[in-house]
Amino acid sequence: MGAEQATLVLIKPDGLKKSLTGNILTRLSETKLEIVAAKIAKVSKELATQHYVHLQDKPFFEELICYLMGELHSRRKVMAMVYWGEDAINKVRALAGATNPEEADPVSIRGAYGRITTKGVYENVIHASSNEQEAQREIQLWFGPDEIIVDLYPSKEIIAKEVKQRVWVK
Ligand code: IDP
Ligand code: MG
Repeated sequence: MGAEQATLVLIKPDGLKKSLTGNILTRLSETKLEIVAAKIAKVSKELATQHYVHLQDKPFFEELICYLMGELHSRRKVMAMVYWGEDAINKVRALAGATNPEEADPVSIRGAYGRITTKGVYENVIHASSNEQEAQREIQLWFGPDEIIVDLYPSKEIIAKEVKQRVWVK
């Protein structure tokens, strides 16, 4: 029995554009893991760059950032989720399949729905954290503590003065 873990899952812009959200969530529900955070997020260049910071020296980096920002799919958004439970990281990675969608098991999410563009971008529909350190870094990048319904990592309360925020007009 593995320990309980959290993992970040992103449905990338190609997944949203191809109306695959339902299919992907159904596949992920096979894991019996719990969703403890979820949102649709706009992806700024800063966020995309931070997310893939470890790949910044790769020749495909600029294209990859454009892809995650939704510039290839006229949708500047992704669906971000935190899945939580026993052995979550490996369970989600196994369902996601290999990075290269042409090499991924055809019944995996990437194997079934991914493609390589003529420019060589791996449009592989889903992101999943690959180890606990990466999961913590990524979850803390995409979510604040109040957006997650379990306490995953140490947090603190602060009283922020003069923070600019948008509220509803009433
Ligand atoms: P992963 O998503 O399976 O963890 P990473 O090596 O972390 O794979 O790469 C992040 C993303 O960068 C991949 O999901 C894919 O979209 C893209 N990518 C990775 N390797 C290549 C490549 O060799 N060519 C084009 N795109 C790539
Ligand atoms: Mg990775």
